[in-house]
Amino acid sequence: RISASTLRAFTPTRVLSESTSTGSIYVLGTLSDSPTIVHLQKTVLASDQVEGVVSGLDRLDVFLENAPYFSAHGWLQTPPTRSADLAIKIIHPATEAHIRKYSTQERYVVTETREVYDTVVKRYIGSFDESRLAWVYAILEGRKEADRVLYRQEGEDGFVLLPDLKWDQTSMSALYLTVLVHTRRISTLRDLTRAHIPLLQSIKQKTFETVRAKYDVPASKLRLFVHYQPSYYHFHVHVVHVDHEASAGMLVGQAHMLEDLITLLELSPADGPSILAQKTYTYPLGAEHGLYAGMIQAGVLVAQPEKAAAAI
Ligand code: M7G
Repeated sequence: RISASTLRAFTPTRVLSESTSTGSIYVLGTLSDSPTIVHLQKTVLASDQVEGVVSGLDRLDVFLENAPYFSAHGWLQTPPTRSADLAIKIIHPATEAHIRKYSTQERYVVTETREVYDTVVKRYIGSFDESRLAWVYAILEGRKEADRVLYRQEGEDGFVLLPDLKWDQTSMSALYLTVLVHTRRISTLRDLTRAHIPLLQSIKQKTFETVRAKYDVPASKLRLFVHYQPSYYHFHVHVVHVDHEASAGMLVGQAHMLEDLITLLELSPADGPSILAQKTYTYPLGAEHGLYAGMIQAGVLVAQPEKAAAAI
């Protein structure tokens, strides 16, 4: 169990990446002798906290004054309410793959044809052992996060809907849920066939019904999409509020609307590989990604010379 006192023993070693727009930071360090990643982000103010925040101001440093425009940093006497000040995510122990995933890195746009998939990507997907998906199986089997599950349907064509790791369930406009399917036969959207249309329709319907009942958010406010490439090769659907600020995972190339996938399956031939299996995909890939070397080897990407250190 991780508690405040265990976390106090975390020794930071370096910053992996940071976002100035969200004010969040990924820090690598050690905890109980294991590499550990801690993600820190100040929580967003809820609208009912505004009054308490403003009246609780202790000090104000105005650093820009150009009337009628002013910018300042503020310090609070005491936190306005007992709601959390920080949203903290921890990966402990962190693997080399985790550290690479959250490190700032050069990104390139790659074009993956069916042939590149067959020669490079399939081998990469097959190289993972099952432990990487342990968190998925633990949720599906009800061993972890069971009290967070919002909808569950058992069976080979069933799935589980629950809040994503990324969402702390406070702000509705940041709503982020995940649907994990029970079947282990779909690694990516390339494996989807016409036979999966009922599964995808059912995911859509049940997600809409559940989110409406639980959060009072209508279907017209939800974006349902699938990543290619995903980080985890077990089919899952991202469910995100339309007002959620776009993050890297929502960018064009990486995110594929569930509705589009259904349409492309409907247009696919009755037998033989689906359009999704045959189609070329173009997406951003970081130099630290496990597929990067394979893409260079296959000639999809040209190796970039090491960048000279920037002159000061
Ligand atoms: P992805 O498209 O494979 O990778 O999505 P991404 O992380 O590059 O987006 C996996 C999704 O599962 C992400 O939205 C993660 O935030 C979420 N996720 C990852 N883990 C390890 C967990 C977890 O342990 N619990 C829950 N509820 N969600 C997770």
